[in-house]
Amino acid sequence: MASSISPLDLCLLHQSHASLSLMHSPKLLLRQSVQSISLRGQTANLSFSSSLQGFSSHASIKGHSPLLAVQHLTGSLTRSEGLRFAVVVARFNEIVTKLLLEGALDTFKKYSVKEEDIDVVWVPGSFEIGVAAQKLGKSGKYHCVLCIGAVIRGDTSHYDAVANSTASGVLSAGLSSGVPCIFGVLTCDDMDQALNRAGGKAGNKGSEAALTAIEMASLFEHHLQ
Ligand code: INI
Repeated sequence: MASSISPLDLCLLHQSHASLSLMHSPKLLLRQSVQSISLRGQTANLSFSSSLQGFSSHASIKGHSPLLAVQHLTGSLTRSEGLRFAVVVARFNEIVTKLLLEGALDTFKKYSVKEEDIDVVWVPGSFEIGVAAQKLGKSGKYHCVLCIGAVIRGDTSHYDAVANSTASGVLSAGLSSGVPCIFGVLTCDDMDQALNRAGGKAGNKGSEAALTAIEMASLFEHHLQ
């Protein structure tokens, strides 16, 4: 698992009287280096590179300034190797959810996620997505769980109950498992609207959700351990 600069590391840096330029710094290396600088008590310029990860974490302190550079931690769409995904798909409105799933799988392929790193789990309806996502998230096997469903308004208030419960379920699965659970569930007024968003005029929301999944998996794997 890769590491990144933590708030503790930045505190250590803040206390040192050195000029640091850090690129791609593994946490341990950074701590050791800061210690050696404090002992010398002089200004120094350092740079590190890590073969552990391709992400850059950048921090700098100029001379005795108390100011720290702001760190921007983002996931990457291009470093997807080794990331594992579960996709939970609802069978209800399968004509739509199959298209969303196809879009998601195409996108995973386009961004070099290997087929063997993807498990697809089918559940009866969107209402059941949350509990399955939570179980998958807690299994420790996946970096991200992508949830796919299509809730389409009918004549009764059932739609609202299913749509709201599904959204809460996916949110709760992510929060309780600590694994990002992505909401790729359409909530539409009619079938036309849904098909438009499943590869029709309005694109494919399954594909968009897969991009979100890769970014979040990468963010967590490389920066939020
Ligand atoms: N499930 C959906 O995924 N989409 C819907 O539009 C839908 N509607 O409208 O009823 C739906 N209902 C089934 C629900 O998700 C559960 O499977 C069912 O209530 C059993 O728990």
